[in-house]
Amino acid sequence: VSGFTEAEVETLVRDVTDDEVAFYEQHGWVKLNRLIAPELAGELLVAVQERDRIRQAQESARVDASTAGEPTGELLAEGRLAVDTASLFHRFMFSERMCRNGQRLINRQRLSGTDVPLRYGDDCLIAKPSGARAVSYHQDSCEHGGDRAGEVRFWLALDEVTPEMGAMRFLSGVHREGPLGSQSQGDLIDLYPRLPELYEWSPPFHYQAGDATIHHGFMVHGSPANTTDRTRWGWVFNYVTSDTRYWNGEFASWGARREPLADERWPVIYPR
Ligand SMILES: O=C(O)CCC(=O)C(=O)O
Repeated sequence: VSGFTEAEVETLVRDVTDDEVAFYEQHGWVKLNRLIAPELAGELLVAVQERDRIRQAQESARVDASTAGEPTGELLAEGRLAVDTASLFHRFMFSERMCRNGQRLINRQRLSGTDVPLRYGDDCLIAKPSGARAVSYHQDSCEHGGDRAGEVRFWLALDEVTPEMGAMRFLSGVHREGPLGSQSQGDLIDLYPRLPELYEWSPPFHYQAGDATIHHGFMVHGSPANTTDRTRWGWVFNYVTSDTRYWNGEFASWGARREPLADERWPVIYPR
């Protein structure tokens, strides 16, 4: 995919700072400017743009959006790029420095006295073409189906992303509320309309290629529609603690299936 070797990738990625870790613990998100060098972001962008399937899907989403006259286009998502050990995604996500960054942000040492090993959780290209719709507000950990806190999600800009292109938004500090429910009940802001009174919105994010935001598994987040004529190119990836247990033993990126208990067997008894 690219000329960057494993050793070169290590030099194109930086460590998160103590201040960034502290900000993340307090707010549940942090923006990391120039997490990776623009030349590495550029190579990753070329790699994703080369994928025919994505390009074709992007074309059809554009047609949909223009004919409807409304931002109805879909996000284009393709998962598990980093699983291919020959790919640059793998060399980057599995690099020593990035894993150390993930472990420092998760900071299980704070609770357990010692760090726990990390696992690969997931990774996904998320292209948001011109006109693509908003992403509703949700918490990743509720979607993924893990049984504990301890996953960290990196959202890496592969190209410049302006707020108008549908950059994500976070509710600062809300991660401390813990799990608020999966999207099977709809948008979390609709479900909990007082959240924005209790927590502040993150500032509008403007990313340069190579900048990233990091968010906690219980961070309530979503993103508005892309109202520009440019595609927003982002790649997300998760590190999780190796001791986390998952429903059905699977990490399901776009929503582990959740069902309420059946009333016949588990009746609702109050109020009468
Ligand atoms: O890319 C987006 O706009 C949303 C991504 C997201 O929800 C996530 O990374 O969990």
